[in-house]
Amino acid sequence: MQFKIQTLTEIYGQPKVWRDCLQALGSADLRVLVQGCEPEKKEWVFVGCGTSFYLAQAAAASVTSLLRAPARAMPASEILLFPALALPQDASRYFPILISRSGHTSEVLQVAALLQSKAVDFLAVTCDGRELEQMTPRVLKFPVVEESTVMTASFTSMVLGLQYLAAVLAGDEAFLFALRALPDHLERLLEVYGPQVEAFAKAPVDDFAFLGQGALYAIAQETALKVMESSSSYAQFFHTLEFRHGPKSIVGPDTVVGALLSESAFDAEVAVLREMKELGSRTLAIANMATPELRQFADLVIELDLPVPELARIIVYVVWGQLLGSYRGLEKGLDPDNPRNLSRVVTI
Ligand code: F1P
Repeated sequence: MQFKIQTLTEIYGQPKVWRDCLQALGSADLRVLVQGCEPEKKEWVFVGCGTSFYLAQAAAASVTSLLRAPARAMPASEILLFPALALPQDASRYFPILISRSGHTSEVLQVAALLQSKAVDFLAVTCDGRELEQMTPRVLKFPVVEESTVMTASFTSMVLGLQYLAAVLAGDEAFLFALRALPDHLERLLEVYGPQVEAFAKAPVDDFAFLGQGALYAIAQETALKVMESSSSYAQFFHTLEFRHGPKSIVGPDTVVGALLSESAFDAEVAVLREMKELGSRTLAIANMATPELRQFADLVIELDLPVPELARIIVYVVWGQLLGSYRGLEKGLDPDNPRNLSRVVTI
């Protein structure tokens, strides 16, 4: 599907991009990327900026789930500005993974140089490559050509790729099989829910809060960023049950509360969304299976119906926030391809 808006073309183009990435991953020797790094004995530390930091959060949750390995994520700036806080132990205790669509973001390159100066091996995860891919022999590069300033297919493809890597190292064939089924499912869902998100974005609301728990918290973060970047709206993100502990004070008829509902904590999360509906907010619910109760009160329900493990579904959850941001931007007369105050790469 070709749109006047490049960002929309790239969002709707994700099924094909995922297929291309899965093909590349299927023919790559991924084990060689971590050979000699003994990742099983170390803490995986995912590093990025902006969307790539939220990607790092999703990757850390995925590695912890799939490999039962200690993993965490942090913005590159924390390592540069507060090294003792960010990496307290001897650097050889960590397996760093540096994520950058462009491979050109200053903070990420500075962390790469810091690790080189300490002779610490690291993995680079990128789409464009540029300087970053020259700074380590361990490079996971994705066949994603993304012109838009905002990251969409690059975000989902790199999360998909890091989940794929973790599943290969875990020998989890069932999870790999599940990932390979996602492009067809997304194609089906975009046809059904793309127009519904476009209609939902027409409501004149400029105050958004996105909620998620577990691995979906990182997706709630990225969803909020997409709505901020593509529509210059005010958007926040919270752990779902944390929203009751104060932030719900912002809720009313001029807010949208979007819940990324998990399967394992569904009932507890739906109760929060219903409460926000009762406080007057418009509500968006994304769930794998919806209930009659949810359909009864939520303003828009996106039911994914994906026959795959919960963790494998997370990249499908983010697509609706990508669309909501672009359609809300268009509704406000903005150009999602040229987000206010933003450039495709941040260099300092
Ligand atoms: C990441 C990033 C994007 C943001 C904007 C500027 O860059 O911060 O998240 O949307 O495009 O760049 P990268 O290091 O992943 O290239």
